[in-house]
Amino acid sequence: MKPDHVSTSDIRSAFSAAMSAMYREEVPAYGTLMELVARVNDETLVAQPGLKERLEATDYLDRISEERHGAIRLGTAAELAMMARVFAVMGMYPVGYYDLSTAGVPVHSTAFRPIGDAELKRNPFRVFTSLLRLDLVADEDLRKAAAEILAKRRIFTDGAVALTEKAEREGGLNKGDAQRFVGEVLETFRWHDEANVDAGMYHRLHDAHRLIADVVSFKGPHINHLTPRTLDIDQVQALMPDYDIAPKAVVEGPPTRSCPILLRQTSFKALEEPVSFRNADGVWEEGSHTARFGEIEQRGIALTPKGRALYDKLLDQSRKIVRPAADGSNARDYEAALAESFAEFPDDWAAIRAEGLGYFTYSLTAKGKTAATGGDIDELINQGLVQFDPIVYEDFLPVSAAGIFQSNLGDGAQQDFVASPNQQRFEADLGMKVLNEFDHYACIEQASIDACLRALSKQDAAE
Ligand code: OOG
Ligand code: NI
Repeated sequence: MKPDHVSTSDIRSAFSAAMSAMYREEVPAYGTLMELVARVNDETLVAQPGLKERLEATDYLDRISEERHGAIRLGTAAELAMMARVFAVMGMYPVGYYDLSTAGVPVHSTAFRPIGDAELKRNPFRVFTSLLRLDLVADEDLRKAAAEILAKRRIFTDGAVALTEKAEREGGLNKGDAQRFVGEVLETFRWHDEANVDAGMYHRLHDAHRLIADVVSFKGPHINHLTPRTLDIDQVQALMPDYDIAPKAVVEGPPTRSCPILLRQTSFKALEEPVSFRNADGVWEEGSHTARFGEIEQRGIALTPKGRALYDKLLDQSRKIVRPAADGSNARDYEAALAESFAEFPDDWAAIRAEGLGYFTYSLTAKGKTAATGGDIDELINQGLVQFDPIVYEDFLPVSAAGIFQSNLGDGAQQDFVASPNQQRFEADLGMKVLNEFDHYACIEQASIDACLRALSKQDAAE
């Protein structure tokens, strides 16, 4: 990094803001949802001063109003590999592997996001990034045709490629280049209403799977949703109809709890949008396509592998009792089954910590700041010298993601593929390994423990 370089976090923040402005213009309902979320977040902070105080103390409060994730679906390995290089310029790296084939969606995915504590607090912008799996398409002719169409398109502008290469060569970008980079990369995410294919091909792709048509038929991987973060998803879900937005039937993820865990998400249905297809005779034919939707999420504590295993078990258990129907007819039963199943998951921070189910950051209490001592972290907590706060979950959940995909693909889109996770293939296409989410939470937790112990021993030496 040279002295005139801007930080990757600054580029990421600028990009996230530019993307939000663009999507707000393209999909006005997203703007409405942002207003609703801002209102509910303000009201929640007023109603829960304790929550506000802890969010402020842990530097989590400022990022919330700017916090969002988006999603794109790519068509080829080359697109994915280049996307990884573009995101790296913004300090975003692939974390986790999500296999959606089990849920009848022919993609596998990762999430690009910042990984360090300081970077996350500055701006945690993430992009859920899927790669189409043509290997799951049974019709060989169609598979070939789709691959040929995809091979021809260029989803990055020349400027985006040149500036990415420059950033790689020089270890960063200066202010002017960073601004140009944001503008150029935004083009990749833009909506194009003129399809790449004729109407006949669009319908063949669509009949194979709606998602295949969405990926193959257009010039680029338009951003398909942007998701603001709320502090009370039940309240947003309840108020959505007042704002003329129809939410999906059930909230994905864990049930309502006093100590939120992982991630809860809900969305509104994809819009039917006018598009045109260029037919063989060069004439444009009007049609429509549904892809873009809105989503909101509430984030809770990141769970350890032990906590995550418990979560997976309890979710599975409740879905064996009631599987949520897309039309919402059994939403109440599903919520009841979920709540009953999750009664087994402790709902207070001390118990979650004591049982090793979640990750926390540790800091000195007011009393701890004047103390001089050493010892183990549990003892220091018992003595009232050290306090702990939940670390926010920054990743995604495969069952929830499948529910979100399904809700905006339409109810008729349910399809069976043979489950075939292929992380190795994904990583080969990506050009690197995906990072393990647990390692990064553990690292942030350990650094906070070390900082407490170091501070206490310094105070010790100062006496
Ligand atoms: C991605 C759906 C998954 C989430 O938040 O879990 C997702 C997509 O529809 O492309 O965004
Ligand atoms: Ni999403």
